[in-house]
Amino acid sequence: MSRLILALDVMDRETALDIAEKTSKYLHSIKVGWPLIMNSGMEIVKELSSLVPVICDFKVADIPNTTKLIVKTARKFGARGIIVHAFVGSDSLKAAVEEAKDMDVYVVTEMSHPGALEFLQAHTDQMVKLAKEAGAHGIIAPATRPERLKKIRKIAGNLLILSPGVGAQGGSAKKAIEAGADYIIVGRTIYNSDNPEKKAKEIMNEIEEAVF
Ligand code: NUP
Repeated sequence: MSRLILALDVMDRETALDIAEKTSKYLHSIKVGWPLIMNSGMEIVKELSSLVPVICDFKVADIPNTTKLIVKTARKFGARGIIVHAFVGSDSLKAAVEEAKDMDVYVVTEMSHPGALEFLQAHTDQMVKLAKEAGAHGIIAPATRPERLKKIRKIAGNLLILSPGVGAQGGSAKKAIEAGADYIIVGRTIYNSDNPEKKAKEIMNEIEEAVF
């Protein structure tokens, strides 16, 4: 099974479906976020789910009750997983996991962009532990910093690590997998490519070579 997750941050339904159809055979799942949802509505989650499982990257950061309402809505539209923030604390994380039921909850720990060094990184270890204690399925950790991924892998236990930051943000899929990531999230390098299908296949192969 593929370890590649496509971040489908395109701005309209037609482009999203076109790229999803061309690349789905090389994907573990598709991650949708606010750009696509705000432009095409939640129905796109249902439509994409008929091709490949969908993870809603809503980076939920709210009180437990509002978190539950958001998670419930994602589930209603057929999402396979949802991404939530850890910095809001254990009660909100537990609420997300409880409401997710058979859906997977992924918790943002250290983000991949430079700004993550300003606040988040100081609390990464704590947030990984919170994710474990809350019963999350996995965490998000940066492919842009493989040396950090190695450390995070050590404390993450059985949690899956989904790693963004490959390509456009400068990270390498191979290095991230070697440092302990289970899945690689790639957006612009695939959806902005002249041939998204070929690019997805290339990255999938690169990941496989790193794993075996
Ligand atoms: O730390 C994170 N970094 C990150 O890039 C957490 C994320 N969820 N993402 C998302 O991954 C980001 O919002 C985008 O959807 C995707 C990376 O896209 P790209 O840089 O490959 O285009």
